[in-house]
Amino acid sequence: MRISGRSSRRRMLGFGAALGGGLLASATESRAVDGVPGQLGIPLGPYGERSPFEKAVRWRRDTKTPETGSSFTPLQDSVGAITPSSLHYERHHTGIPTIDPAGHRLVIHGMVDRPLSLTMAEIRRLPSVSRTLVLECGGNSGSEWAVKTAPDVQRSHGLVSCSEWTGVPLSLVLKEVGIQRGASWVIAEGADACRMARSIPLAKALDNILLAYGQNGEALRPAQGYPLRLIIPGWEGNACVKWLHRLKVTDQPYMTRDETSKYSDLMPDGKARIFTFQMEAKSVITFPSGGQTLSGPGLYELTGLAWSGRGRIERVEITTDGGRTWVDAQLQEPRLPIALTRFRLPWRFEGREELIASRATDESGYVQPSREALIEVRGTNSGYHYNGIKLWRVQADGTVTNV
Ligand SMILES: Nc1nc2c(c(=O)[nH]1)N[C@H]1C(S)=C(S)[C@@H](COP(=O)(O)O)O[C@H]1N2
Ligand SMILES: [Mo]
Repeated sequence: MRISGRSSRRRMLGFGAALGGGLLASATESRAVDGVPGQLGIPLGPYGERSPFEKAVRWRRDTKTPETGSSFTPLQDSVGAITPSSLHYERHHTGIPTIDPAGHRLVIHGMVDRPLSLTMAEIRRLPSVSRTLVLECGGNSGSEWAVKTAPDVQRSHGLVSCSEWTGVPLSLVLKEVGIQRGASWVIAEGADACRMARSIPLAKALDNILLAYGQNGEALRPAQGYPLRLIIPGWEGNACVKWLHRLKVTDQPYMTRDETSKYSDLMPDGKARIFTFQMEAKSVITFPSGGQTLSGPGLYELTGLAWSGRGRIERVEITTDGGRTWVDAQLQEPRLPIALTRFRLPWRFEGREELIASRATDESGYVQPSREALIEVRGTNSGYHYNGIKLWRVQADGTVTNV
């Protein structure tokens, strides 16, 4: 970050006053730090663990069957834009299968000239690419449609995470098998007990989908689809079939459970939209956010995350007066397309009630709508694909609540 000498001095003064209690009072105190003898540490380990002082965990709602449900990323504890694999949100319909990659096969059949059965070793021999991409459940922040019951950003917006994914372009494999004339869809099926399946238009399958085996520099986590899953840039999480074992090329969609009775949007006129694949621009303030308490008036860094299924985040604006005025936040570079983008803004809390929110604009020019504008078009019949502006109320005493 480049700031002029003048403004950097002013910023430092601001922080110094705000954090005054923590400043060293005298030279004697600073010598005391050096006086503490060092302790012999614990031995080296084969696989990393976080500090025992770090407590961030995924949250999950109790369900009748523990194998079914969602767990939410603790966005309020996240820094930067990458989600550690251990805190990536999870969504499973019939639990996490335990799959030995040695016995796993990806079968590609249907309207193809040369059907294939590929081992994981064969897939990993093919040319690969790595891309940092956001993954968001189509049901993320669904609670915002109606009565706002989620007390914090983890529960309201935590079905979104961002990883570096590594895999083989699906287009490469599809060209290899020879797509037959008349084919227009690919049906992807997982090896979990429910054999979760989704229909994907062939044009997208030939565009930029990944057969992903890697996540953040190592193999996928079992919860994320080990040993192989689809990663579809910009599309709802549900279409990114995990534990992928079959691709069938067809001339029609299969109207599976998860693309008809689920993940489709019932509109106010009683008709349902299906195949809402692309996730629109969205943002949320993660600090200060619901459930947090500010220690008092003074200078803070307001921060949050923005993303869009259409590409790069171009702009994030912040309001602290319920939407009357907006100022631009700083965006962390590089702004990768279809990835979480961290935004930040120095902010002074005066000890008065404030309504704060962020508004994202992506490179296509799409602007994140208000909740009211969204409901005007979509009504409230659907629990999916909510991307409205998210307000938090900072109360005079520093406590933050959902609005
Ligand atoms: N085979 C299979 N694939 C699946 C699912 C599943 O239950 N089974 N859940 C889907 C849903 S609804 C979402 S949002 C994403 C979640 O991916 P994650 O658990 O890696 O976050 O995977 C999708 N792929
Ligand atoms: Mo999902």
